[in-house]
Amino acid sequence: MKPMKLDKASRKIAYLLRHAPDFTDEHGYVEIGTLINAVRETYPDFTKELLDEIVRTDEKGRYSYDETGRRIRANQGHSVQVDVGLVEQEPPAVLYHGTATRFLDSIFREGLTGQTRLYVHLSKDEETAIKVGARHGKPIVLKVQAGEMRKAGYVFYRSENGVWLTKAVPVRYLSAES
Ligand code: HQG
Repeated sequence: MKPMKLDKASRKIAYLLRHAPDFTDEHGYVEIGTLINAVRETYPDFTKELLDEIVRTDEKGRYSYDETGRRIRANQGHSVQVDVGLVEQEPPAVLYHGTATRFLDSIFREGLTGQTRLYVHLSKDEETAIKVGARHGKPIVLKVQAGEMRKAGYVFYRSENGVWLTKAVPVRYLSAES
């Protein structure tokens, strides 16, 4: 499969594993054969080897096989209600969220919410946040006082692939980087 096509197949996988209603089980897993067949509906020459390649080379480590190797799931990013077994973690004092400037008014009114996803996605470095924000327009990085939030009882998780997650961030814990 050409790299372009593999990239498109990988987008379909991200969609199926994170957003397709009733595609995975309650823990976000699906049998590999089911996933491959679904991808083949659009890309008939898709194979298990290509799936292995996507999982192995994905730059964000988005996917994991289960311990038997028979099922696969996305580590984070879901909009469908799944429980991937996230374990509560002590966050660093500060985390970052990248967004687009056009969302700022709303964000400083309502705070950060997951929108279509189950959690707000945060990173420990600003570089990642800038990249995430640029997906939506002119990027801006927001500083999140995660340590303060934790002290106040808010819960943080870190996904298998290192993304920090929390349900919502109230305005008082947010500031815009200059
Ligand atoms: C914004 C990618 C208005 C929020 C990335 C964001 C990430 C608000 C957008 C992962 C708001 C949602 C997630 C409010 C939040 N008013 N806008 N109150 N609260 N927003 O794509 O964080 O490549 O669902 O700032 O790397 O951009 O898919 O979330 O701009 O880790 O693996 O609403 O997706 O990872 O956008 O990105 P998204 P995100 P993958």
